Amino acid sequence: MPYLVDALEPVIHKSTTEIHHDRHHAGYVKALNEAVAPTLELQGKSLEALLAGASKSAAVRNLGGGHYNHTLFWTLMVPAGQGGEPSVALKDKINKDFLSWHAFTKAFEEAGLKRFGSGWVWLVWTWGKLQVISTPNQDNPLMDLVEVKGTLILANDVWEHAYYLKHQNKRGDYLKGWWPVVNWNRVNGLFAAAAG
Ligand code: MN3
Repeated sequence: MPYLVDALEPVIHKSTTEIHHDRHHAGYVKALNEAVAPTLELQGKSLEALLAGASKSAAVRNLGGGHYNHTLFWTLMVPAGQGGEPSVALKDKINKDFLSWHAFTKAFEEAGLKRFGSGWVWLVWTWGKLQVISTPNQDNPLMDLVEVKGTLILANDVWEHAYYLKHQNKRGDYLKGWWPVVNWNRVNGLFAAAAG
């Protein structure tokens, strides 16, 4: 992780970040390596290339997705106050595609809240448009089996392990309270690269 485990306090508690990174994420990495090792056709491929064929392997889908999603997720957050602001270009595009910044954040929170069980909520760039979508489990929009594919711009983890110690069953409170730790400098860069 690009920061210490207590760096996202008080938005995300130290114990949550510690368990999330050192046990959940590390568990995906370990299990993915174990799954790939004996399988010749999976060896020597980038994670992106593996995910593009996720439909062919449950291990790649669940463990590879888990590793990829969390690796991205850590970079999308920073200590509150250090993430900068959304760029003018990103704001303009959000206003165009969602009608307002508030409508975007509301759509993002609602998509995360409505995800039944475990999963992720994403802001993706698809065919010249920004869209909010949600995927189950560790699926992501880079996978061949996902309905809406696209370039990842922003993500939040809505598995219970991401918020349960602080918020228990109130996932909506987690989603609403999460914005201060978003790393807009990183998000702006992902958006600029996608939009060309
Ligand atoms: Mn997680």
